[in-house]
Amino acid sequence: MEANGLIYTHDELEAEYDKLLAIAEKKGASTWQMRVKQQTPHCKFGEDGVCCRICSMGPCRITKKAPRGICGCDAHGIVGRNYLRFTAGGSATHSDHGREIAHTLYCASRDGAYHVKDEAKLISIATRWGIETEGRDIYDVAHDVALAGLEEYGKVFGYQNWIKDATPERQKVWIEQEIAPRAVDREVSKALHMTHMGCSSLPEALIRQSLRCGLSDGWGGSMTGTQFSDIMFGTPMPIDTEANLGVLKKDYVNIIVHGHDPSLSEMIVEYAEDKELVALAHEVGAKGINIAGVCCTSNEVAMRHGIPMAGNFLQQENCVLTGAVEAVVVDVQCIFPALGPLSKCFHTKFITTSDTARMPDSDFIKFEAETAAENAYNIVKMAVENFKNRDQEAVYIPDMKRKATVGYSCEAIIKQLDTVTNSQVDETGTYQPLIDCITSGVLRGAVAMVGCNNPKVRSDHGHIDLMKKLLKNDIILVLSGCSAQAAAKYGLMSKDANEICGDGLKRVCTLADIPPVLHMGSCVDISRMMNLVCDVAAQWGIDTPQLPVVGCAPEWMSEKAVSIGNYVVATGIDTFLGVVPYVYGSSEVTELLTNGIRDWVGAAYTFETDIEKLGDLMIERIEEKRAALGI
Ligand code: XCC
Ligand code: SF4
Repeated sequence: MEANGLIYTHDELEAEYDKLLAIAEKKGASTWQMRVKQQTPHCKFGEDGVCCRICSMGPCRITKKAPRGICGCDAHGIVGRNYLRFTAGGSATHSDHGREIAHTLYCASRDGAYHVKDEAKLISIATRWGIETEGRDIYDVAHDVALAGLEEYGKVFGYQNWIKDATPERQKVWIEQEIAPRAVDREVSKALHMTHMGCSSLPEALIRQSLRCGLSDGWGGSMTGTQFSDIMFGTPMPIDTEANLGVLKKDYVNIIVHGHDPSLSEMIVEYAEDKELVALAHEVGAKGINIAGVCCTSNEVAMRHGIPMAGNFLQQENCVLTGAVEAVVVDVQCIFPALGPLSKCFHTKFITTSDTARMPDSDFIKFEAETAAENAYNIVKMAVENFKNRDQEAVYIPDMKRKATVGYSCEAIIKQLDTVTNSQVDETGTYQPLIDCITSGVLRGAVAMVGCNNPKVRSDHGHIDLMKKLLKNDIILVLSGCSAQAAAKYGLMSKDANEICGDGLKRVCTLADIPPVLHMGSCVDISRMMNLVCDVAAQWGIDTPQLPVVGCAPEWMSEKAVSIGNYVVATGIDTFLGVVPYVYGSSEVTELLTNGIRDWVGAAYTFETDIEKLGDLMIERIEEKRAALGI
C-alpha cells in the first residue's frame, strides 16, 4: 500500500486477479489473458493499416514490392480510408446511444417510467434551441426538445445545434475549415461514401472528414446523450461510492450492470429496491439485492446514485470468475462476447437486452423505453431466482475496494469552486477561481484522461502511472470512462489521494474539498469536458488551443475512442495516445494527424507507447502553453 495504506499498488491488486485466473483455469474457462497469447503477434498489415478489403478485387495489401492495390490506391489512400471508417464506426456508435436517450426522453411522462428531473437544464436547452417554454407543461417541452434532438440526426440544412455552445473562435475555425458537423447520420454516411471503392484516396480529404465525423459525435450525438440523460436522471453532483471487486457481497444477490445506456441501468437500480423483488430475494435466502457496475454504465449509475463500481473494461470477466454474480445485465458496447461461454461455466445468467447487441449463450430480454418497468422487473426477477443456483462454497470475492467521490459535472465543479472563494455564492458561478489557480502557477494545468483498457498496455498501469506522475507535478485531472474506474479502483478518486499530489495541487484540493482526480462520467460525457474547456477559455478570453490543458487516452481500444480523439483535437486540445492507431503504414496520414492538422484546428495528436515518455511529453506541452501565455 502507498500513502499510508490508502492507495493500492499494482502488485497488490494483481495478486488477487491472479487468484481469479487460477479459478478460470481450473474450470476450463477461457479468459482474455489466454486469448491475447493466441492472437499475438498481430498481423503487421492490419497494424499498419495497409490492408484494404473494401472491394472484392482485393483484399489488397501494400508491401515494398506491391506499392499499390489492384485499383491503384497507394498506402496513404488505404490508411486514410481505414482511419475514416474507424472513426465513422465510433461516431455512429456514440451517436446512436445519444439517439436512444433522445427517444427515451421522448417517451418521458408524468406517470410513466421516465421523468424530467432537471427542469432547469431542460428549459435552458429549449430556450437555446428556440422552443417555446412560457406557460407550457414541462412534459410538452420535454417532448419538443426530444423531437428536436432526434431531428438533429437527419437535419437537412445547417450544423449541429450544440456547436453554438462552443467558443465563437471554435465555431469560426470549424466553418472555415469545412469541418463544422452537419446532421449526425449524414457525416457517417458521407464517411462511408468517401471510402467506397473509387472515391476519396487523398489523405487530406479523408482526415478532414474524420475530424468532421468526430465532431458530429462530440458536438452532436454524445452531447445529446449527456445532456438529455441529465434532464431525465439528474445532473451529477458529488457523491460517495466504492470501487473494485470487493463491492460484491457474499450474502446478497449480485447483479452487474454493464454497457452504456442509462435508460436500462436506471431502471435496474430502481427495481433492485422493489418491495416484491426484495422479498423474493429474502425468500431465496439472500439478504437483499446488490447492484454493481462495469464500464460506462457503471459511471452513469455511480455518479447519480452512488452505485459501486465493480470495475472497468478488462475486469468484466473477473466479475463472473468470483462465482458470486447472479446476472450480468448488458445493453450496448464494450461487452465481451466471451461473457456468454464464460457465464456457462458458472451459475451466472448473461442477460442481453438490446437488439443492437445480440450474443450467443445469453438470455435475451428485450428492453424498450415504452415497456421499461415491466422489462426491468423481469430482468431483476430472473437474477434473484438464480441465487439458489449459486455454489456458495466456490465463491471467491477478493477483499479489495477503495472509496471514491464521483459525479463532477461542470455544474458541480463550478459549485465546488464557488464555495472556496466566495462569501457571496453567485447563482451562475464561474471558473474564475480555477483560472486564478492556473495563472498563479499553483496548478500547472489540467489533463483530461479518458478511455479504455487494452492488453497492449499492462492493464491499468498506463492510467495509474500517468495519473501519479501528473498529480506530483501539480496537474489536476478530469476523468471519464474506464480511466475513471481505474482511478477509483486504486484509490485515486478519494480525497485521501491528495497526499500524493504536489504541494500546489494538494492545497487547492484541500481548500476546495475535492479529490485531485475528478470523475466526469462515461465516454459520452467527454462532451462535458468539451463544455468545460470552451467555457474556461471563453471566460479567460483566449481560444482553447492556448489553454494549458491536454487530452490523453493511454489504453484506448475502441472505434469510439478514435472518434473522440478527433473531436477533442478539433476542439483545440492536443491529444496524447498510448496505443497507436492503425496509421503507421502511411507517412502522410501520420504526418497529418501528428502535425498537419495543427494548421487547421490548432491542435494535433502525439502517439507514444512508452508511458513514462508520454507523461513527460504531456507535461512539456503544458509548460509550453504556459510559457506562450506568459504565465
Ligand atoms: Fe468502453 Fe465506455 Fe472504452 Fe470503457 S472507456 S472500454 S469505450 S466503456 Ni469509454
Ligand atoms: Fe484493392 Fe482497391 Fe479494392 Fe481496396 S479498393 S480492395 S485497394 S482494389
